[in-house]
Amino acid sequence: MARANRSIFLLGLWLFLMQGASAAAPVLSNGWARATVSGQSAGAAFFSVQSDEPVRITAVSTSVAKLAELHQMAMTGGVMTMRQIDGIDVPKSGKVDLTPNGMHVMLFELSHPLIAGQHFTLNVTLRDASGKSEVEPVDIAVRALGQ
Ligand SMILES: [Cu+2]
Repeated sequence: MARANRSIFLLGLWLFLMQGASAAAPVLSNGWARATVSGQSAGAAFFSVQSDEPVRITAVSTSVAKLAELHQMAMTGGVMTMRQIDGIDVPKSGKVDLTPNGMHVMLFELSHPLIAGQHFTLNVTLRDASGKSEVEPVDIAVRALGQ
């Protein structure tokens, strides 16, 4: 009986540890934005997401802009255009990079110009497969134009 209890305890411990391992939060990294010039009210920000489990970026927000949207660059009739998208999917054990030529965060009505060397926080809402949403902050470093 004692032996059986011990086995159940070890099984429970193993399940607990496995659960802890699979519940690792998505990792947000490489956050950056282009510096803006005086009079420019919109900007763009980029970052990378790595996740063990499938997640979807459903929203972004920041205190430096009144409005932040998820955008996608696309070639339309030989012209580079962009459109707003509902979300960005990160597949299981996948990594997604937001880049100037692909998916990005568009910032509208900046509260102040983005100056090289400054940092701000972008809040990223991530929804997991069960439908649970969580907001993760990512540090955005402002880079000089042309970098
Ligand atoms: Cu855009």
